Amino acid sequence: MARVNDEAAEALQEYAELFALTGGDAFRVRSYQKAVKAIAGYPHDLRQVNVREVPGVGEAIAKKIEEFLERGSFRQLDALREQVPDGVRRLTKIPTLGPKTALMLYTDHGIDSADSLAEAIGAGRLKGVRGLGPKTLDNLLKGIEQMRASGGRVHLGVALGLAEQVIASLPGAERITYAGSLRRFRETVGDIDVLAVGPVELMEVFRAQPYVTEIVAAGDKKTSVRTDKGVQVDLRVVPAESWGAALIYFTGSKEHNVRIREMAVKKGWKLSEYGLFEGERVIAAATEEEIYAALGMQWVHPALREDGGEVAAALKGELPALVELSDLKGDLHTHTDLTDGIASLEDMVAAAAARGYSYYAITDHAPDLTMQRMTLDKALEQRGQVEALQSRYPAMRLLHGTELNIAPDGSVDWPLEVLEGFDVRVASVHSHFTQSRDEMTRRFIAACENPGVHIIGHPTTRKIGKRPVVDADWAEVFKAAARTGTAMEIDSFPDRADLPSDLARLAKHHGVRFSIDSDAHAVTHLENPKFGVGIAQRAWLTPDDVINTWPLERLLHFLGRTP
Ligand code: DGT
Ligand code: CA
Ligand code: CA
Ligand code: ZN
Repeated sequence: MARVNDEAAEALQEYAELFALTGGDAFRVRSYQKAVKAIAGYPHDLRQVNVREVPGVGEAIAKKIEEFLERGSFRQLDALREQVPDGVRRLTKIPTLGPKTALMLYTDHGIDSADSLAEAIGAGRLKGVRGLGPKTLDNLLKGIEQMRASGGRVHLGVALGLAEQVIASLPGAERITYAGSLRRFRETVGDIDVLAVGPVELMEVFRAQPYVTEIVAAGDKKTSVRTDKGVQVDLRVVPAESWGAALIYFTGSKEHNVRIREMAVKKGWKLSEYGLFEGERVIAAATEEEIYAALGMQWVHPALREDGGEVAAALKGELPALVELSDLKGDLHTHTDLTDGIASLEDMVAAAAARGYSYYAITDHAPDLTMQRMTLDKALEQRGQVEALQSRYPAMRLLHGTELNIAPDGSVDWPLEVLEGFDVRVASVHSHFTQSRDEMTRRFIAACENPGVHIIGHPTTRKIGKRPVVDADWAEVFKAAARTGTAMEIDSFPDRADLPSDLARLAKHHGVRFSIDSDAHAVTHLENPKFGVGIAQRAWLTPDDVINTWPLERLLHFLGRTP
């Protein structure tokens, strides 16, 4: 995916927000937001094409994008940035606070940050203000909490993109890679740790990069900077001969490192970022494999290095053979422009085939998500199109599916006779997120018990930094899923990462199977599973646990379809 497309989409998104904030016409705001989606999902580099080719981009937007591509901003955006005070822009970062209220809080009450808003609500200063009932105030506090809980951490999509950008900007390095929580594929990352072997000048080159907005610390061994994404990056230059030791040390986790250091100590040795030593003698240092081997254990995959039993397993030689991206044979949750996707059925299928998949399911939304205006007739018409397309793809089985909505009582859009017409049925919660734990648990169990449901989509419904996980007794839900043969999805969108890895590991413990899906709404989203696989690895999943690594015949059997 071209980074410049993301950057252009981001600038246009900011413009749409500021435009709405200053009382701009709602119709135009919507057309900007449509263009934002189209640009972010456009598979070709915007600099290589005529911007007007992107669907939803008319002349006025095209001009703005072209100016952006030339100089990193556009006139109208600059003007609105001038016009809207920083305080208001800070307030709109609160996920539960809309632009109009932000403006009102700023102008009428002098509130210019999440902290001052929380303080004002706490002190009762906003009681009785028009439009701010007790429920709304409560909701604002929740939004602030949600924002603080993410604590400045970013999701993997942002972190990986930035790390790749940093690495590409330092071609003078002999070796360079990222370590830390990013290498362990944690779902959120606090700062990015980059390790390199190379000349000291590397530090200077790093400090001079355009993405650097502040130099936090500058030295010969370590330089820390803040970037335009607000994320800190630490670059460490390490000696080539201790590469493996440095990689272990800076990959962490701290808890994993503590465990393996204890093992070294028991043998009378010392493990540091420079190597494994007996006195002055180097036992191993150059590669991770040599160090783990010297300690008498298997090499431990970074996703497992959380002190979650991996050291004991590695000592016994019993680490699992983790699922890998190349194991995935298909995608079981994707959308088209029939509902809220932005690409056509033909384009999505062609892109899936180009990935070499053996099977591919189209699962557009079902009617109960009313804003999508879906009907059974439309779904059946699509089924005909899918059947017609099949002959063009002899090596990839097309599956016609649906993404159902789990109602508050656990029922879904259609009765069983209708459901049975679909090859793949994903069922997801899209509303009523705040039911009680009991109600939510019953809701999921009912969906699992529905013989028409194969997969529970994005089970916790969280959006990192925006929406918390729903409250349910997950152990009970997973028991029901295992009992009924319902798979749990790992939705691979990096801001969803849903199931989260700790819950996926719990689900595996209860005998649940998984589906690692893209939930693609655009061609570029078909790449999402690289994130989902990271979650699966952190949950100790093997290919056998993941239904879309299975050969077609076995998958069809799971879905109750004949080959
Ligand atoms: P993050 O950045 O909060 O997402 O998490 P990490 O794991 O990347 O943590 P970070 O950036 O503070 O440190 C990177 C790695 O360096 C960490 O995983 C282990 C290692 N490390 C850092 N400080 C210490 C320490 O005081 N003791 C030990 N044993 N290891 C450390
Ligand atoms: Ca880090
Ligand atoms: Ca760090
Ligand atoms: Zn969904």
